[in-house]
This record gives sequence, C-alpha cells and structure tokens, in this order.
Amino acid sequence: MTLLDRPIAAPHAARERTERWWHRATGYQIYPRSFADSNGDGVGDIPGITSRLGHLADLGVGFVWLSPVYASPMVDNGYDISDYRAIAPEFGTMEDMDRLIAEARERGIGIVMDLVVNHSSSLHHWFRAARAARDAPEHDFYVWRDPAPDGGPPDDQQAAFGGPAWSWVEEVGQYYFHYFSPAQPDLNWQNPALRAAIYDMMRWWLDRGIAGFRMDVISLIGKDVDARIYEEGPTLHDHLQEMHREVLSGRDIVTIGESWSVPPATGLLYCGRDRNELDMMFEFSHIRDGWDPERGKFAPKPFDLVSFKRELFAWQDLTRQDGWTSLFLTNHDLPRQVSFYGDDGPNRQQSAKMLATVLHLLKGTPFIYQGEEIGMTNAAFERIDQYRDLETLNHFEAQIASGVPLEAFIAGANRNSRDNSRTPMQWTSGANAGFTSGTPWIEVNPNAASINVEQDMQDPGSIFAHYRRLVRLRRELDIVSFGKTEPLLEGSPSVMAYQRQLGDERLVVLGNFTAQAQDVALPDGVPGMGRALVASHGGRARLDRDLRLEPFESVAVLMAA
Ligand code: TEU
Ligand code: CA
Repeated sequence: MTLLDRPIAAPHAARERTERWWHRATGYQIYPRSFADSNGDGVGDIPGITSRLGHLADLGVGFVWLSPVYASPMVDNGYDISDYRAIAPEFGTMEDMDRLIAEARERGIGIVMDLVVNHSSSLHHWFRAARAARDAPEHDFYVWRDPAPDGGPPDDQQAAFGGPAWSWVEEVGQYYFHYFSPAQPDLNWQNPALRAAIYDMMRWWLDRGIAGFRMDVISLIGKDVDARIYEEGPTLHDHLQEMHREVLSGRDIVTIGESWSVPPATGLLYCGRDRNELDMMFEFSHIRDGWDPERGKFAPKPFDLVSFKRELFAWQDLTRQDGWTSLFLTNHDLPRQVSFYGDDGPNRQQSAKMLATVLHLLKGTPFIYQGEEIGMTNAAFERIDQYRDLETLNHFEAQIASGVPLEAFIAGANRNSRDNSRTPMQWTSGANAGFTSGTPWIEVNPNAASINVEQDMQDPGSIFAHYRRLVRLRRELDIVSFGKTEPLLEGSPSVMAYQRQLGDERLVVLGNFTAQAQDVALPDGVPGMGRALVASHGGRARLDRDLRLEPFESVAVLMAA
C-alpha cells in the first residue's frame, strides 16, 4: 500500500483532485469468530487471522475490515463492546493485535477497525456506573428518560432485535434507550464529555497503526429520541465534522460509515468534497430492495433485477461529480451472495464469477466478505437450534408467537438469516473445513468437502482466480477506479450492463443473471472490438450489436476510441 496520495494522471479524473490509496484498493471483511481458529477452542481468533495473511496477500486486497475484536460479553458477537481498549480473551491479546497490524502492513495490507460507538455493552464500566447512580458523571453518557405518567416507558418504540427499545433500571428510577438489544445501551452523543472520550479512544487506536475505521450504524448518532428521529438525526453531521477535526483530519486513513437509511439524495452530506466527514458509506438500498417492506427480512420477496440496478446506478450517478461509494453484495449481516442473487446449485461457479464481475467493475471501493472469493453458500440449517444469531432467535420467538408456521420461518431464515454468512471459513476438505481442530461454535457447511480454499488454489479457472484478477484490474487500470459509469439495458430483467468511460477509453461490462441464454441488442455506439478483461466463458474481445449471453455469463471488454 502506498500511503502517499499522488495526483491522478488521467485527464477525466482530475475532478477527483487527489488520488487516495483506497481508490484502487479492494477491501476484505473478516468476521473473526468464523475465520480461523488457532487454538482449537472452536472460535476464530487473531493469531488465526495472522496465520492466513498469505491468503489475503495472494488475493491482492489492500485492506481488511475487521469486525469487532474488543472485549465483549458477545451478546451480539462483539457489536457490544465492554472495553474499547482491550481485546476479547477468546480472540487473543493486545500483543496479538499489534502483531497482526504489523505483519499485515509488511504485506501492504491495512487493518481497518470496526468502530461501534452508537452503543456500548451494558457491561462497559461506563454503563455500570451510569446505572448505579443518577449523579455519576457517566450517567449522562447514556440516554435516560423518566417513566411515563403510568410508570411505563416514555414511548412504544421497538428495538431492532425485538422487544421495547426502553429498559427500566430500578436503582435510578429511569428507562435507558437501546436501539438494538437491552445489552447494547445507546451512548449519549449530545454529551461533549462522551464525545471527547470516544475521540480519545479513536486516536489511541490510530496511533497503533491501523488504516482506518468502519463505523457501525454511524447514521444513528445524531438521534433525537424525544422527537423519535433516529436515523440521520439533527446533530449527525455536526458530530461527524467534529470527529473529523478532532481525530481523522490529516491522517492517511480510510473511513467507511454504515447507514441503513441513507438515500442518494443525502449521500454527499457524508462524503462530498469539502464536507470533511467520511470517505464513503456502506448503504443498503440495493439490499433492502430484496425485503418485503411490511413483513421484513424473514419474508424476502423474489429478486427484482430492474429495481436492484436502479438502486446501484443511482449511487454510481452520485459519484460522477463528487463523493465516493462502497461496492458490496454481502457482509456478516447478509446472506451469501451466490445463494441470494445467483445459483448455488449447478451454476455456482459461473454465477459467483458473474456477480463479482458486474460489482467489481463499477466505480467505488469493492469489499469481499470472507469466503465469497471461493463462492461459499448459505448455511441451509434445518432446525432453529442450529442458529446462533440473536436477531434470528428473537424474531423466531416473536414470529412463532404471532402464528407464523415453523417451516415458513425456517425457510425465511435459510434465505436471509445473518448466520448464513457466519458459518466457518472453508479452508480445506478436511475435518471442520480446516477452520478448527475443536468443535466449531457454529456448524460448518457440509459442502466444505467440495467448496474450499485448498481446492480453488489448484484450479486456474476457479472463483478465487477470478477475484484475484478483478482485484488486480482495479489496481492497474485507471478506468476501473475513475471512469464514469453509464447504465445500459436498464429495463432488462435478466441482464445487468453498463459502460465505463475515461478519456477515450471505454469498458463495457455485461452479466447474465439467469440460468438461460439471453439475447441482447446493444445500443448504438457500444458494439466494438477490444481486449477481453474477464474470461468467464473463455473471454470475448468482440461485442456485436446482437449478442447471445450464455447462462450466467459475464463479459468485460476494454476498447480504445
Ligand atoms: O448492523 C446495523 C443494523 O442495523 C443491523 O441490525 C441490520 O439492520 C440487521 O443486521 C439486518 O439484519 C450493525 C452491525 O453490522 C450488526 O452486526 C450489529 O448487530 C448492529 O450494527 C448493532 O451493532
Ligand atoms: Ca480460538
């Protein structure tokens, strides 16, 4: 990783002002619990990650987004932090962490930490003090309200993981607010002392040599609970600008904010030029598009490619003049992309490659979630006792109580539960997929016998080889990082197509999302002869006006004027 910014040479991209290292880098997300277990306790850990850095270097990624490894009671697998300056013993020690940062950096890979500061764990010493006495200085680090006249909570707001968003504490005679579970009390960002404590902690981590932060549900920190505004609340951008001044400014790092609600219309408020807030967002409009608006994620609706493309291209359009975006189809909260958008049966290889092609050749910073690079699939659990995730388990209880049949819930969970992407990384065809020598905390997918890293490494036509190529194209070709994106065939329900343009170069990308051959008619000006960049079906260098795409075929042709 070159940590020095340099001016962009390409003419069109002069708009970008300066090139940053992450403009050409691909990110890789590690969910530590499920990546690699070094000591046989069944839980992935930091020494396990360090031992697998060779895999990441091989893939060519520029940085790792590491899901939380801090001290935590693990109610939400580390998204409930009890000490921001300590490592959870099951993941290792601070020395292990320093070694990971140093060894990754030697290989040109930065470590981006997950910053979970909308809430802490209820076991954080701040919250223990806060719940013990109203006059403790830490009391005001959290969001407390007096009971309603009837003694009940201030309002009927529900928490994201089920149940009321307010919990009672007898000692202080007040309710505290938790957007997620009761074990995740929201921090009070209106309090300057809390903000100062967070900034101090962030500087402490940056001084250890990390490459930036992924900021968990950052769009919630400006909330006004009394007005019942949670997402993108009134003080959000003031806080982010203050954080930039106090912590981020002048450091050569990358910052990615997570928001489940940001539309393109407000996207540039976070990452527009001269906003001095964040570098890019993880936004979910293309994901939420696949959920039933009323019944939620456990009742997914059939995939609709036309509206999916509309959401993705709206963000491409946004970054035309200003801002930047992330590119992803999955993460630790989402199902495996080959199962959700592709075909995890007979067309697994082709559909996994196609999804990678159409995503990675867009403008933005792509993220690969562990196992995606070998086409790992959903978990296919049959019984509720195989699930571990609190969101799935809480919704299970509530939905069964409200009369949803068991089979219907399991079918929804098989499609969309967060545990689909949390089964152990499949390294080998051996016992427990080479993830652990003990008993894994969540079951290994039985298909590890045929889907694993070891096997992909031996096959030059593997999904892994395809990803490695896409990662390299982004590093090497200006047009991939900086070209402007123009959608093609927008109304097609089966093909995603676009062209990128930079100077007099053009890159045309096509992907067939179906198991049937598709005939497409390319618009005027698109057909031509060039260099085949990806070879999902042997590679095409020539695009005729009338074209037949094979099932799940993807095409990328680079043409000069
Ligand atoms: O997720 C944000 C979030 O809003 C999730 O609850 C999301 O709605 C859900 O996963 C969709 O099924 C972040 C983290 O990525 C997630 O793992 C945490 O559980 C959550 O914040 C709380 O920290
Ligand atoms: Ca372990």
